Amino acid sequence: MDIFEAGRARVFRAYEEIVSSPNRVDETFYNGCFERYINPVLTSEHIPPEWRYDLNRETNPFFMERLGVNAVFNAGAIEMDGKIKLLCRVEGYDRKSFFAVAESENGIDNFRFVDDPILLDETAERDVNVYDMRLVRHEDGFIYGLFCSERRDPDAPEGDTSSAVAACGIVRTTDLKHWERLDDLITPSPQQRNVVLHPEFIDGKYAFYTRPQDGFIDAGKGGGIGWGLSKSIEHAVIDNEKIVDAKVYHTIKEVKNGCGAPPLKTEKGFLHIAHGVRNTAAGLRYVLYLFMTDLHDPSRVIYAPGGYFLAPRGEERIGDVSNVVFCNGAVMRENGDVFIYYASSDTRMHVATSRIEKLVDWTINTPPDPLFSHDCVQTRLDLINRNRSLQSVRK
Ligand code: M1P
Repeated sequence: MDIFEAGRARVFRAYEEIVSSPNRVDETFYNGCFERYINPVLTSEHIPPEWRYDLNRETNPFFMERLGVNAVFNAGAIEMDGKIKLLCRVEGYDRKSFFAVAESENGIDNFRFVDDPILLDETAERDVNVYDMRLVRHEDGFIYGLFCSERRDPDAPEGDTSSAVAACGIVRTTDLKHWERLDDLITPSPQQRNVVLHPEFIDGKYAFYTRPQDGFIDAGKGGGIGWGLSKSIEHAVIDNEKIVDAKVYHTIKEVKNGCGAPPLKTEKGFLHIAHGVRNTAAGLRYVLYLFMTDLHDPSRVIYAPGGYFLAPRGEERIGDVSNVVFCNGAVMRENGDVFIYYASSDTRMHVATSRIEKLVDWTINTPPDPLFSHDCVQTRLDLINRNRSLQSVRK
């Protein structure tokens, strides 16, 4: 076999192996609420070879990778035609991200990218980078994709080639194949990331969970999860933005937070999977937490369990941006099964599975964060004492 054939065989063999390998529950983890899995559901190795390699012997005699992919992460999620589809953030070696759809029958393994990478239309102000799309099936009949559009900060000094402005880009589709680009969302905040569209009209308007910030990375005097309404979705403008879930000193969301997956509607309220960020000597740590908002007023938080729901574990801790888990997509099937898709360390995608009644139980019955060490100990002592009395009854 010559060099070209040998390389080609090796690459396609590795690809087929990874996309057909089964996944299974990680039995070393138990918390009664959700299951974790042994393997990630998507990695850069799941990218089809024809997206990375020139398959022409004449122009690529050494069968070299021409356009590498660095990471697959932060995917929006939706169920369609009985399959689970992930709208992934795919990051090339050139650092630019783009969107592409991968699908699986069971939602836990055998995800394959389908169709081609999505070539988004641009607005008058070109996007330098796009990422983290949240897919929402809205009651108006469209599926919306809200994502971050990043551009260089026009006010940055000449030598500052890092400062950026984040805005919320909006597209819509009915089939995940044809996409209509709408205007970027306009809000009072100079920076918007992690914006989620509420699936229902509120007072006949489109409702958004926002995340206002002063800086690209720093929340400044902003931060927290916001809420605002817009009459139009084609030219969405929020005039009044109020904070509904603030960042709080010495908690898992002391630095910033943001909505993740679009809310799941339950009998008790809208269930949210969000991320919270705290500071450590080793840098920022991103974890997932849950909260629930009122069915009639989704801007009102009615349950806020303390602490995190899911944090990076084992190898999940390591990657391009270590100590990060991030979720912007979850699927609730009609039978109550829930698939939570989360990325670890800005590198790969995982799934955690649960049942909606378990997530609701967790959200309602996990004690809220009392914010003071003394009170946290008291909460734990109360639990221990209740358990102790149970044991004495049994004896
Ligand atoms: O690197 C961790 C995450 O950082 C950002 O999240 P946030 O806006 O809350 O800081 C996002 O850029 C996200 O893509 C990334 O995973």
